Amino acid sequence: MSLADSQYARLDFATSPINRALTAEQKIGLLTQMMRIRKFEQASLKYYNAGRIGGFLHLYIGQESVAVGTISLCTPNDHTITAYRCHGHGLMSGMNMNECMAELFGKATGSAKGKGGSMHLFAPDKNFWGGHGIVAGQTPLGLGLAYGLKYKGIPGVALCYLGDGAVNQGAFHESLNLAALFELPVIYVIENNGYSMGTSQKRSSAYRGCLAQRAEAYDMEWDLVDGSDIYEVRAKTHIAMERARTECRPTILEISTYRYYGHSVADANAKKYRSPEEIENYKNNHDPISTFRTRLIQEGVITAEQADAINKLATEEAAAAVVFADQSPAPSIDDIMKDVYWEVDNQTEAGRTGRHFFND
Ligand SMILES: Cc1ncc(C[n+]2csc(CCOP(=O)(O)OP(=O)(O)O)c2C)c(N)n1
Ligand SMILES: [Mg+2]
Repeated sequence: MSLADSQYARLDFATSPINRALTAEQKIGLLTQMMRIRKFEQASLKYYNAGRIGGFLHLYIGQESVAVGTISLCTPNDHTITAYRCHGHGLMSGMNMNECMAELFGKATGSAKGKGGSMHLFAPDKNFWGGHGIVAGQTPLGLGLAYGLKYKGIPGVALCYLGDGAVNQGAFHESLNLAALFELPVIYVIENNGYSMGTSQKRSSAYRGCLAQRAEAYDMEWDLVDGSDIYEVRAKTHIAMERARTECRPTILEISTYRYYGHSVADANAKKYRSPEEIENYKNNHDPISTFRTRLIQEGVITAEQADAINKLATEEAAAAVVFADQSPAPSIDDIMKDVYWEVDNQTEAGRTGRHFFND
């Protein structure tokens, strides 16, 4: 936070061109999306603890402004891909709560027919390419999305999200090298929530200044963003997206943010590596939803009562998604081998003989 705070404390990003252009309705839309994500996450936490959701559950609570701020700038030519903390990106990309919650419940009506679970929300029809469990595994894939855009001459951008713990993976550095060398329209968004599992950023990464500054080694542009201010997230992401669109050049954005819960809900060490005071400080002083809610009330865009009504609607939408997921059928045993390989489902020779990748 320190660099971002000191550099930009006095700037008001509400006046940047991309935010100045926002209508009152669009601003309320941003608040609504953040509230929807939080309510979805709170409902999934409740039903995970009740034993209705299996596997891992990595909550996005505290980080909502990142997915909402960045994806709010996307056009139909732009694509997104992220790691396992993917519910916010999926919902903001246009997935509905029912298909997402059903996926968490492992039901046949889920977005991946109940076979992917929490870490693998996926909606290619909405340009959202997942949901990936291998730390930094999405970074070369994000590069591939950008390569595809450039190859086809489409003026789009690939937004590839990763955590502060993923920046030390080799695949990420190979991706950065190619992004700069081939001049690809990719933006790597580091969602720096301060921790990778129970390890703090300072204990896991060698860096000068900040993590994004490593971009300089690859002759890439970079910027630091205060994630508690959605206006700032949008303003700086917009600059990076324009650079990608018009100059076909990559960027690393490091967005400071925070997660209020453990690494996953089943994090046995959740209370051991940081103090309750640290968490309370973020909740009270940097929460992206309450910050923006207050801001919109000050701007006269919304009243407290209207904001509360939106929050209530989001709560109801999440509750309805739980009912939908709960009442949905489980996948059948017959479905277990389906959707694993396209070749098998389509009864190709490769699928029939089990030779998916090799000819002999
Ligand atoms: C290659 C690999 N190594 C280790 C893990 C286990 N693991 C899962 S999440 C995680 C921490 C990643 O932290 P960060 O990138 O900061 O993302 P965050 O969870 O904070 O969103 C680790 C080590 C993994 N999934 N993949
Ligand atoms: Mg992290």
